[in-house]
Amino acid sequence: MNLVRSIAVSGALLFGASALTACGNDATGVQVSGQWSRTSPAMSSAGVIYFDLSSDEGDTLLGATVDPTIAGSVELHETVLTEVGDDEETMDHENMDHENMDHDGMGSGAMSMVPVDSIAIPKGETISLKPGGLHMMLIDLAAPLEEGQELEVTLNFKTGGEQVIKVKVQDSAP
Ligand SMILES: [Cu+2]
Repeated sequence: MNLVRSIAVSGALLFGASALTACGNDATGVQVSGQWSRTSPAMSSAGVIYFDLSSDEGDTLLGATVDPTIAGSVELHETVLTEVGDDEETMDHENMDHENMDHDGMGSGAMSMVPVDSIAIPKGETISLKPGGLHMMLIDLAAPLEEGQELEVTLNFKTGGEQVIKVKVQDSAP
């Protein structure tokens, strides 16, 4: 009788443990991978974060927050190629230095950044935030981002809710 009971109990414990593990790894149903942030130049007040997003069910990244000891706010941006002469409304971003480095001499246009409200993650697709495309920016940095630093960033998804990720600061892409 005791043996049967202990088997039943350990079975319940095992089940509980595996359910918890599944929850902890993937509470929002969104997988975030390859996250990194670039060291920020001393004179820059902005930082940038890149990562890959995927979701089995599909979701939307609405934004993110960081502790005020890291930065004042977080914005979603997209780097776009604009035609020369069409730069009046897009060139007013004061913190473009990090993205300008990715200008590969593409045609006669200029790279500039525009804020985006959200980033859709279609079911089964991987959306990459990367240099020259979609990216996340830290606005009003409290201090320059330094190599080896680890940032805690809370991502906010439309369906999945909040997910905290840890982001390593590096001099160049991993
Ligand atoms: Cu940007």
